[in-house]
Amino acid sequence: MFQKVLIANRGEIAVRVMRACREMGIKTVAVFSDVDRDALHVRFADEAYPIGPPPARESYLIGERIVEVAKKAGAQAIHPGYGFLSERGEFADLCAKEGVVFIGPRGDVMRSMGDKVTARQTMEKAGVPIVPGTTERLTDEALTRWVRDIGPPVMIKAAAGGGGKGMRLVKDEKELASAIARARSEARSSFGDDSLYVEKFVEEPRHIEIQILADSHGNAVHLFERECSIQRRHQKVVEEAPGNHISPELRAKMGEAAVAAAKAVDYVGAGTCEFLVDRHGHFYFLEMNTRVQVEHAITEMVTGVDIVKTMIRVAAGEKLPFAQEDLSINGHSIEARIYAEDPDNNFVPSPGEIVVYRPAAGPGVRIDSGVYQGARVTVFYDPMVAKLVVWGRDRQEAIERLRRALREFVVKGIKTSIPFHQKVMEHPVFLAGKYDTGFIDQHLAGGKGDPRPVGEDTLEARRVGFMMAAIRAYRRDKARAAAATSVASGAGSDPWKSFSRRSQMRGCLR
Ligand code: MV4
Repeated sequence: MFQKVLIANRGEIAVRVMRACREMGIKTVAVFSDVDRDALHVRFADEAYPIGPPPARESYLIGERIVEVAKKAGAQAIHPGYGFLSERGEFADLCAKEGVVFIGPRGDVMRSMGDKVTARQTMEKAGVPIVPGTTERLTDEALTRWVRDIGPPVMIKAAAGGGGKGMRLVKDEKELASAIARARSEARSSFGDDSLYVEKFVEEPRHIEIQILADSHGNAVHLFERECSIQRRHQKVVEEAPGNHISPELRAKMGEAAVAAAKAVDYVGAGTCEFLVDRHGHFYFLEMNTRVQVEHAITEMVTGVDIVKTMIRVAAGEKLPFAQEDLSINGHSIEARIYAEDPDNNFVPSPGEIVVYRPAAGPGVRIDSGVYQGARVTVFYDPMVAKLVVWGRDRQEAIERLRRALREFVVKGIKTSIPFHQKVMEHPVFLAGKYDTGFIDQHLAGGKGDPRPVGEDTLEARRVGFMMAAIRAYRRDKARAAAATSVASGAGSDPWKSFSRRSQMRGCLR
């Protein structure tokens, strides 16, 4: 087993991985950007090293620098968490080349799933049902012909896309030419790859995903499903395990499909197969996420399996410690993602200092968070401040606990999505478990929740504007501080050196 692991991430997932390491007797190494010097994940780690300025591409996304820190610190492995470098095949390749274990699948496996056209071909061969459509990159002419033959509604999707980026719904043949042109130019500018494919549009789908775990000895199991249909602009808001109205037969079939998917690509580690499930209970493979996911905790709550520890074990070459028949679902779990956003004002980001932070606790409550009272939420990173995860003997008890925990949870200084979650937990459609991916738009947009609809582009421009202003302010402050220090000490600073003294305090949380 590894003696020391570097966590190439920040926030709650970095803390979550460090907890797993500590239970396993593994020393932890944090990396941090200049705005994260006092972040919780830095305090949690045994050692911590600075890696650059706050914009992720100047710190958390610089794979070479992170591998260099790992080698310098003597870490044998790197856990990437989610986001950042977690699904970049080139980073996994770099780790392999430098003799550091990447805790996750091989780079080529990630790339084969990252390209949706390749993934659809692989799944089709493995006998996993895919959404009806094409499994080739198509020219404009071929796309047009295909849509004419099959007929709308269809989804035009970017091969390099995923998570809702670079897709276009075509409801009428008249919209087709412009949809193709826009999808192509968006894909080119976002991914540098304008390959497109087309799928039949699945109406009123539910998003059901299967968690899998696989070792390097050819064993793979699934940990049943999560239902993630409550999303807003492709951002998950509430997830539950098990899913609603999933029969034991459907569960078994989807689980077998996900395991077949994992085996088809020689998968090692934790992964998730996303499926769309239609009104009739037909399921279709959408994409595979080759990382640990935000919502992994609800699966841990109902299966009793520690997914992060298992990832580390299989990365070290150990066999899975359980077989499929050892696994079962116990009770029900729900996650509410608490974001630093204002639900009464179009969910605009609400950065700032967390002046009061009093997380919920008590029976059946688990909170995974990367903040503490007095910490700052910046615009540089994901605005999620905490995952409120509950467990109950059944769905009803889980809902009652989540309602109770939402009332207990106090966050002051920033706006949060807590009031929005309270509305979800009272909504009759949610309570009946009869919702699909249209739930928020159909039932919780409008009224006070969405005073006047603002376009996606406007919101993105606003977010980028916030970020640019923050970068300018940060650079200005830094220039001033540098001028002051050079006057005071007359010396250049070595960040490695200046940090080593403080690192003796690491891991004690004081
Ligand atoms: C679809 C679809 C309907 N039909 N594909 C959105 C995210 C990306 N992973 C795929 N997505 C969708 N693909 C076909 N052929 C509907 C969606 C979709 C969606 C999927 C899962 C969860 C929420 C969603 C919200 C809107 C659209």
